[in-house]
Amino acid sequence: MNHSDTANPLRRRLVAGGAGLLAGAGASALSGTALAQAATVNLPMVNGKRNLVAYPEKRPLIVLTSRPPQLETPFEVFNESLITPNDAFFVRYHNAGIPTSIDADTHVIRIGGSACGKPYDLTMAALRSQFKPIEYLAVNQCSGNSRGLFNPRVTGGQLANGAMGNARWLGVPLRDVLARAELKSSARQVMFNGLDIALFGGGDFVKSIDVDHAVDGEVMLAYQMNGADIPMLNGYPVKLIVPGYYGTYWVKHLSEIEVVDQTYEGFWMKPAYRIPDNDCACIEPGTAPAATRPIGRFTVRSFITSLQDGARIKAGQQSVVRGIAFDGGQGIREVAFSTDGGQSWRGAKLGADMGRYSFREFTFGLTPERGNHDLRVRAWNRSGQSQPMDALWQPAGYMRNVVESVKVTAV
Ligand SMILES: Nc1nc2c(c(=O)[nH]1)N[C@H]1C(S)=C(S)[C@@H](COP(=O)(O)O)O[C@H]1N2
Ligand SMILES: [Mo]
Repeated sequence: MNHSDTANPLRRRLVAGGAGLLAGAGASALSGTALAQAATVNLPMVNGKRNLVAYPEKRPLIVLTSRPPQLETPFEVFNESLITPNDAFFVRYHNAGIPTSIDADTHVIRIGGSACGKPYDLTMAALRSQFKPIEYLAVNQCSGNSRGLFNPRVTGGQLANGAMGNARWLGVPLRDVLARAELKSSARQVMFNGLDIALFGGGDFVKSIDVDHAVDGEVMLAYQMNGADIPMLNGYPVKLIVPGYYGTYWVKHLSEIEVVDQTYEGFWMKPAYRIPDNDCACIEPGTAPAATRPIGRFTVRSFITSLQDGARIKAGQQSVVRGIAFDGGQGIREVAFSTDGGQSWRGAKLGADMGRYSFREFTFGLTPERGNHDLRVRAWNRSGQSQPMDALWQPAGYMRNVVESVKVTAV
């Protein structure tokens, strides 16, 4: 029962003695000497210098903000393995009132709402023992992943490409949990709230999805990530998984589910997290969208992971270049690569299919001639959607998926 406590005392209490997360992390994040000595990284954008700091249960990650913690995964991690380790997985919060100590033995998810026939409290023990678990690999990606690369620049967290990760989620279909709540036929949306609270305005973080989506059998209440308890900063002890959809819907420290008979339009659904309501979800810089809709599924993306922009490689020597591709849940059908900046393309070799919500590996051979090479990769999903050669723009800096360019020099 208490395996999480014995395995790692940080599971339930981020810092001993009630000092709180910030005091603990602050030892390195806030003190001048530590700051001076902190490892730093330069993200590929103006003002891209960031500190690397190890928060509880995490290896050193790129710090975007420290209150609340917002941590980006260093891109090299995506070349280590197709599954992103828990201690390297990115962290995103909106509000500073984050939980620093949670007792899973007393944690409950309150299930109710105007369109719920039979409200009940769901304990973690009941979630684990009274329902049939499901498991799948799925990418979690922040809507604002890569936002710092927008041109013209946009406001919001200036992230490079590391606000994403791929993990194996184990939990219970939301459908089965809702079946016990006897939804009324008037049910239209399901709302989700977690234990974190707003301290300085902005509003409690509450999200919603349509009821049809909520009962698709895939949306899950996860209590394990990569075979272990979910790290505190990633939503311990239970997190909503909405595969194929941007991370904004993946509510952490889930504590309340409300079934309602209207479309919920609280701050984090409207005006926040909305995209231009057109085919490209994009507009011309400097204009405003005519209409908006809530953000939904991921666009198609692909990245070379084995070579960094600016790398020097050996001329005349064959090597294997590898990378990852993913989309919003159709699955990747094809990845092409170019070594001449996109003038000519050939097919890359796809790795094993680990499920349509997972990263998909690809590889291609490269024997470079001496000189500069502009490497590009472009993926297509099973419904033929792909990536634009020129970046699309939108005011919130969401959904970036331009074909990336990795420039290398063979010597
Ligand atoms: N309770 C809670 N859940 C939340 C958020 C939050 O602020 N509070 N942020 C969301 C956003 S925008 C993202 S991108 C994901 C990030 O998940 P991670 O921190 O586990 O990587 O959490 C989502 N779930
Ligand atoms: Mo996000």
